[in-house]
Order: sequence, then structure tokens, then C-alpha cells
Amino acid sequence: MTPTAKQATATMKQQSDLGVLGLAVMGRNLALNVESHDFQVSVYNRTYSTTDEFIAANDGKRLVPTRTLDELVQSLASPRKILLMVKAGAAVDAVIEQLIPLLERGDIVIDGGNSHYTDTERRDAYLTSKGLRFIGAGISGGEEGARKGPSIMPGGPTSTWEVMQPIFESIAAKAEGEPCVSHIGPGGAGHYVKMIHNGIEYGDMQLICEAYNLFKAAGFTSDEMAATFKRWNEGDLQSYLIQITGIALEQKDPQTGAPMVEIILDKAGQKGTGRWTLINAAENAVVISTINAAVEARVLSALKEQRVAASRELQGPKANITVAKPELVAKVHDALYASKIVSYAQGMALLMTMSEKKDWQLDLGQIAAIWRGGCIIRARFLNRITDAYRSNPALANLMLDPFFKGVLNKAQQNWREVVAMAVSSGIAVPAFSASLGYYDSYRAERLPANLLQAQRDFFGAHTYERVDKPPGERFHTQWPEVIG
Ligand code: 2AM
Repeated sequence: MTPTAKQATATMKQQSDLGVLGLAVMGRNLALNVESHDFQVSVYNRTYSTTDEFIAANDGKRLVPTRTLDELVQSLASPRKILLMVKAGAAVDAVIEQLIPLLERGDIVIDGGNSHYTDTERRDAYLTSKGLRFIGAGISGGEEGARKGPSIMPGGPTSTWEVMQPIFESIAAKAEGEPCVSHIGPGGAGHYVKMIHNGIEYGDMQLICEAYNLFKAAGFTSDEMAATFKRWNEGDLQSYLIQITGIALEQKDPQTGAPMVEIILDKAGQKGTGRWTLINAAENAVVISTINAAVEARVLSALKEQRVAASRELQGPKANITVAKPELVAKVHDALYASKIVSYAQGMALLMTMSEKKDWQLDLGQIAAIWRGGCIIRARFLNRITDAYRSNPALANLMLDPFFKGVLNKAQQNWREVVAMAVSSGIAVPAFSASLGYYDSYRAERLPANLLQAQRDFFGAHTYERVDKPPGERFHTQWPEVIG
């Protein structure tokens, strides 16, 4: 035994504070993170060799390997706390079924995977009916976040949250000294908020890609682009995604010496949380056009073979960006910032709608606050979102907050010019233009929906309201008959 192992053994408790079930990379890193905060952690993996390797690689730590679920359960202090880090879907249900007969009343199961919130609601009701307690916790931050401090979005009863609070708060990322975790709401609220986080992440990523694409069309080198993103990371666009974009753009391919990014195939994958967000928004009639554009951009990117063929068939203009580089950088900055605000405004509107529908009482300011650290969308400007909802919790739309309104009003001219430039150069900017379309629709006193209502009344006698009569009073016109 090494001296550190001896030392650790001496401080080992009889029973562990937490069990981690599932030792893929997220589970392993979370177990190490919890252990590093003075907790003793029991670990279990279906395939024992993984547990064995994990323990061997972490000699001397307060980790207890267990071979069976029974052994895992017996190794935990009461009330037992078991963090499931298994693949979302059927595996979660399978593991829960196996745990139920082994657990005692009041024990706590936490699902830390990317489960769909409706699955979480179902499991919450099921486990509650068995006298057990359940937390559905969205965990964001990838491998590194899991190890060093993720953003955690736990949903479940307040009393269960209170039991988990010390562990969650100690392992979460810290932003300006505050842990990036707080009780989101009951049932599926935590996994729901994590889903929206991922949708927003899709939007942020696509917007950055559109900025890059414009720079590329304007003849920027990768190093010039890298320098631009690095500079932006010092200002109001500061965020993890801008930061890693700057670093990625200056990376060279060791084999060819070419910029790494240009060697990577332009065919994006997705795991589905963005799509879930779209489905939920459609079900609730909330517009999230920026996230929608981002998800669809990935879908279109995956049609690489079709796109290559179509590029020889369908015509477009020659890219013609004549603006001087520093001026272009300033304009694209504004387009990106404004589009990003719109994307968050849409995401927040969806959160607010669902909060009301489900009576989750989501604290939007607090949600933005726990996204400031640990997670993929961490960014300086989230402080502004927190401030916006703290000063006006009933804010109808984030764009109307005095700070964001000021930014949008200042940026809108450049934003339009960027979209116009892209359109006239034949460069697709689906997320920039979806955001601008939302902005222009939302701020329009009068939309062409009057004509739409006329059409509906024409073919379907759907009736309409009049501008000169009180709301709710319905009218119908005898439209001329259409011949043929
Ligand atoms: P494994 O190493 O035995 O495959 C991510 O896939 C994690 O989920 C892994 O730790 C994996 O265990 C675990 N996992 C997947 N399906 C499972 C199941 N039905 N029961 C238990 N663990 C499962």
C-alpha cells in the first residue's frame, strides 16, 4: 500500500456519503469531484472491470468499489444517496427497477443524466409511490465541468433538495463566489431547464459559426479570425464558447499544417436535446426561431453529399463583401450580440411559459445566475439577464429590459447590414436572420396578419376582429364567390 493509500484508509468512514452508479467519463469525474470535497464515495459500474480500473487509477482516494448493487446500497449511510450516471433512456428505468427492492424508505435516487423531463416526471411519481425520493438533476459542463465544477440544475421536492444541497453546492462551479446550483423546481423542472440550456447552447454555437463563415468569405485568415474571437472574449461577448472558438481557430493540423478547423468535415452531429426543445416549443406555441435555425442548420449540414451535388446545380451570387476588415468585425460583433440576446429572450420566454403551465415557479434570474459558471453557455452577459429578472420578475420579454433594449437599439443597424451583406453574397445566415426576423416581428405594431385573417375568413368563415371594435367581438364577411 502506498503511503497516501494508508493515510486515506485511516480516514475512511464506515459508510459512504454518496454512491455513483455508472462510471463512464461523466460518472467517473463527478465521483472524483465529490470525493475531492471531503466526501466518501462508493462507486458501481455494471461492468466491474471499469470499476477496478477506476479505483486503480485513483489510489489513495476515499472511493469504495462495489461489485453488486446490493453491495453499493449497503455501503451507503442513511438516507442513502445514489447518483445515477447511466445512459439516458431505458438504462435509467432498468437500474431504478433493480434498486427499488434494495432501498429503504426515504433513500434518494438522483438521475444526473440527460433525461427527458417527462421521463423524470414519470420516475418521480413512481419512486414517490414506493416511498423513495427522487431528484432529476441536469448537469452541464462536459467532462471537465464534471471534474472541476459543473452547473447543476436539480428538480424535485424542496425537502429532498435540502438533503442534497451540501454535496451539490460543494461540487458545483463557483461564479463570483456563488455555487452554480440551486433548486430549480419540482419534478421534471431541473431536466427541463437543462434541455433549454442545451437548446440555447445550439443557438450560441450556430451564431458563432455564422460569424466565422462571414469572416471566411471576406478573406480573413484563420489567425485573423482567432485574434478577433480572442479580442471579443475580452468584451461583452465574453463566454466559454467564444473563448474555445478563438483557440480552435488557431490550432494547426499536425499532418498537413493547415488550420485544423478547415480539415474538419462540415457535417454536424446532434444528440437530440435541441430537437426536444423545438418539439416542446411547438407544443406550447412559443417562438424559438434562433434555436430552431440552429437545429436545422445541423440537419442541413449532415446532407453533405446532397449539398455538394446541389452546389453544381443551383446558382447564387458571387460573395462580395467589400467592407474593410475592422469595420466588418465591428458589424458582425453587433449582429452576433443582438442575435444572441434574441436567442436568450426566446429561451427565457419558453421557460416562463412552461413555468406558468406547470406551476414550477421558475426563478429566471436565478437560472441565469447558475449558468454563469461550469456550463457550456457560461458567459459574462448572464449577469445582465439575472439583473433584468431581479429588477422585473414579470418582464414580458428580455428584449424589453432597459439594458438589452439599449444594446439592441444600438446594434440593430449593423445587424441588418450584416444580414443584408450575407444575403446579397449568397451566404446562409439562418440564425442571424431568424433572430432579426423575430426582432422585427416582435417590434411591429402592425403585422400582415390582418390579410391572413381575411384569407381564413374567406375560405373557412373563421371570423375576425376589427380594429375599430372592442377585442373579442367577431365579424364575418360575405366574400365574393370564386369561380373555377
Ligand atoms: P457499462 O460500462 O457496463 O456499459 C454509460 O453508458 C454508462 O451507463 C456506463 O457506465 C454503462 O455501463 C452504463 N449502463 C448502460 N446501460 C446500463 C444498464 N442497463 N444497467 C446498468 N448500467 C448501464
